[in-house]
Amino acid sequence: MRLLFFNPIPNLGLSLGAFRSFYAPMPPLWIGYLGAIAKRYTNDILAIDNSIERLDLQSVFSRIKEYSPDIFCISVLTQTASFAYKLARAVKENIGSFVIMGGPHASYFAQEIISRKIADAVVIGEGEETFAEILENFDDIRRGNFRNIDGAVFFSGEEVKRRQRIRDLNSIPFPAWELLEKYFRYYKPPAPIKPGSVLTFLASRGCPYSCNFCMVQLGRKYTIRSPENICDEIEHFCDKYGTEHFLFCDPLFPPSKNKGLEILRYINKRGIQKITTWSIEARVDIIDYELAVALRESGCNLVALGIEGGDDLILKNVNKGIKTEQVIYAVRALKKAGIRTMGLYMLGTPGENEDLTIKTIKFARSLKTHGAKFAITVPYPGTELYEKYIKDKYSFSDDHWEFFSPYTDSPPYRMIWTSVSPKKLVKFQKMAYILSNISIRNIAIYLIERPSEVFGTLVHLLFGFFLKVLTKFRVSLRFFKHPNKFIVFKDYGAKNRYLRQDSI
Ligand code: B12
Ligand code: SF4
Repeated sequence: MRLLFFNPIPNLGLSLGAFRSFYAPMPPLWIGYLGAIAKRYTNDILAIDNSIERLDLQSVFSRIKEYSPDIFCISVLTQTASFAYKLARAVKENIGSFVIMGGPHASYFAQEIISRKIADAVVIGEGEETFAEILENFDDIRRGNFRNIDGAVFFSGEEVKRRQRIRDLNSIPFPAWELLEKYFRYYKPPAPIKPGSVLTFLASRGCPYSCNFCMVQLGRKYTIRSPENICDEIEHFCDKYGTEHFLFCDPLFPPSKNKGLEILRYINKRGIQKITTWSIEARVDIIDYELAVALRESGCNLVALGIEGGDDLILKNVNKGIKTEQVIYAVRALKKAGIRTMGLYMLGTPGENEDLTIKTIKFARSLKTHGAKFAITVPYPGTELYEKYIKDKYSFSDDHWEFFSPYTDSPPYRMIWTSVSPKKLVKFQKMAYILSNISIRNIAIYLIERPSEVFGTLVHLLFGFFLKVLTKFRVSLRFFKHPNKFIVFKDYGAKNRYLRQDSI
């Protein structure tokens, strides 16, 4: 049985523009986990990570054709749906592979994907057990003898029984990172983590909170690995690869102060802080000085905080369940304990007007974190925002999904939940990045630790500016008969505008 895993990425130009130099590709955990399951059934496995390869559709297709897998596995996020659908169809129809899809977007649209014959099977939610059952019964399934497999959709209109979440996370094998070794030198931790070899990590799954912009892909039920199992994996990969940083991708870790202290004391006792560093994304209401010190002493050197907004009304409207005073307290505690901080914010949240947007930017600036990211609110399928404002109101074509981006100024839907226009939000977003990230301390960190990325961004900005000036004088460019070279930026705008008119 020959199996291929393919990790797609969104259009980076659209997502990050001039800041794409700072894009930090990271080892995709889904390939690690499902690869470990697949290895029980076959050794003929190939993984292509397109966040590194950056191949276009035609080149990817040729690579896949060369390998001709029996099973083609692809993960689908909303922004990658258009690419993933086209590729899956081509592979299914022209190579004849059995196509399996999974991931957040595919889970939500499983029935539609199957009825449109884009894939042969869609795995909904947590993948390991369902995937194992498909591989176990693959010969039967291939012959068309489908059995009912909980958590997977095979037939159009079929009722799917959701699989119970995996109770014992310690029973899941460690990610099969050997499948992605060829990419290791390209993976890098995002700023402001010191560059070095990096692996992604998952200590827990699920999140019981109900923020209305968030879709918790693996479910609301919270499960967590034992501290022993967490340390075993870290030690294993430090031994094997000398990994310098583990990037925890948990939606909620630690789950509470007390549970956090218990785990951190164990990590510290095992001496993890002597062999590597790690970082987490946390809720502010869990952090206090005692926990911050315990984090620092067990090797954690960056905490990204889901702050979202700079006013209590915003936090209430997104159902975050925190207050700005808790944000201030958590940032202070972390900084005092010697941990770098990153603030994660949203602009254009429900009920937001320009005054509130400005308040968020001012608040972010006042916190003086080591980094700040600003996403324009996107109603991803599976979120409360999507159910309320998008579902049943729009009919999107596959290409529209690419524009479900936290960086676009013309999304294919109307952001009726906020009075700030998308174009204004993008301007605010740029301003927010500059105002909240630029300080003498941060510039020093970036210049010392990431000079090539700073240089790359400056070149992009200057080049972009240069192109803009040139496109303004298109008439004179035509005179020189080279206009096509200069329409790159215009192209995106035009496509986007078309999408809006088309869909409203
Ligand atoms: C780490 C992370 C990233 C990393 C790396 C992503 C990567 N390539 O792995 C970075 C920072 C690069 C990133 C970027 C983005 N991300 Co992100 N990211 C995450 C995060 C925090 C963890 C993902 C993860 O690894 N989880 C652990 C693994 C094991 O879970 P999993 O991927 O869901 O896979 C399991 C199942 O879904 C299933 N499965 C998944 N794929 C497949 C495929 C097959 C064939 C099968 C059988 C099963 C299967 O089995 C797996 C094991 O159980 C999630 C939030 C979260 N906590 O889940 C957001 C999340 C996935 N990201 C999100 C978004 C929006 C983005 C961006 C588009 C944002 C942007 N514009 O900049 C980009 C897109 C990048 C891309 N590659 O497409 C959204 C996706 C929403 C959506 N509907 O698409 C999420 C859910 C966050 C959120 N709550 O909104 N992200
Ligand atoms: S934003 Fe964070 S806390 Fe809120 S539901 Fe999502 S993962 Fe949970």
